[in-house]
Amino acid sequence: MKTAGAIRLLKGDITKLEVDAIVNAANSSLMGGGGVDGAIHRAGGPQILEECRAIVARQGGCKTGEAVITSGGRLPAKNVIHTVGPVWNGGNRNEPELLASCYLNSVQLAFRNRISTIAFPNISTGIYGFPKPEAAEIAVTTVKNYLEQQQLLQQVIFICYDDENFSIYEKLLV
Ligand code: AR6
Repeated sequence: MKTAGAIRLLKGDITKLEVDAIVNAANSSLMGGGGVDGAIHRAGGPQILEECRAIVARQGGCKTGEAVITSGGRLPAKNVIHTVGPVWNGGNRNEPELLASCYLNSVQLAFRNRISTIAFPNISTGIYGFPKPEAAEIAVTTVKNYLEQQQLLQQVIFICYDDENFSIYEKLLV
């Protein structure tokens, strides 16, 4: 565990965290999937999917780079912010900008919901294939810039599930 101002680095399972909001690396259908998305829906129970269905009925899913919020269902976290990372396609299809939007829209949505502690997984670096070092750099830069501009968000946790991401973040956050 490391601290860098309001940023904290953890290794493990995001579904275990008792924070105001955990972020889900979802897909635009918001109907669940594998990876961290599957883990969050399994641990949080049917309430989260029900709220996702209501969002889909209202706005037709969630575009890449955008974010929506539901309750945390049975999770220890109070809320889940679902964001849709870009699929890595070689890097010339706005993937870096879209990934930065995921982090920025998530912290802005947290701010609007008076959330003070939030935890992020390593969005897009699993099934969506975004290179891990570049993704980590974007995540840390975007969140650090945002934290400098506001006072409400007290703690941002980056939680890494795999060793590779954890050592990349460790180096970035020293
Ligand atoms: N806690 C924290 N991080 C986790 C956990 C967990 N329980 N499980 C996996 N990770 P991925 P993506 C890490 O594939 O690349 C889904 O099917 C994992 O090690 O979950 O954005 C969605 O529905 C990796 O570093 O998300 C979408 O279709 C990171 O979470 C698609 O996958 C992200 O990996 C999204 O792909």
